[in-house]
Amino acid sequence: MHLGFSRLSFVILLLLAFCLTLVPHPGRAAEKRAHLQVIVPEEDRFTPFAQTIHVGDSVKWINMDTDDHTVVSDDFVNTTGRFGLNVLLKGTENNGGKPGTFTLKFPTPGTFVYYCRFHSHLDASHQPVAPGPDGGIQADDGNFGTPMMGVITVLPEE
Ligand SMILES: [Cu+2]
Repeated sequence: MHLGFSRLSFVILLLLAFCLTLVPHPGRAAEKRAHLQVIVPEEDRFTPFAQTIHVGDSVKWINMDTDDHTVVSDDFVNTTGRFGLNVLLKGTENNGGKPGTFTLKFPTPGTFVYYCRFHSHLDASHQPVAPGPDGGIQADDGNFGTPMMGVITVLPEE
């Protein structure tokens, strides 16, 4: 996984996202926001891992990595009504140098758990397979990693 987008671009994007969270939200009930989910370049992970939003808000996934990734809903535990999702997010290498994006609106409260089917699937013994030295979830230093996944909590209208 070499770097298509410079690390500086990524840092600038994160700073912009952070600044947007500092903007006050008067009349919050009428105003719907878009929240960012960024796939970190050179690392197979979504960030932030967990995010809390409100009904009517949207989440935009941005794949800053060179590789393709996916957003797949974990329908066994989802309670937001957003089922059956299986979206390919092209990496910059397969998308003319641009990050692949996907936006999803959440009209009902609940919990939305999702993963990338390329980087957190189950093996033949139904054990999670995630990035790691041996294709498993334990790193060289013994640390157990996290499969490529995330969770969005959708709160009711304020
Ligand atoms: Cu992935």
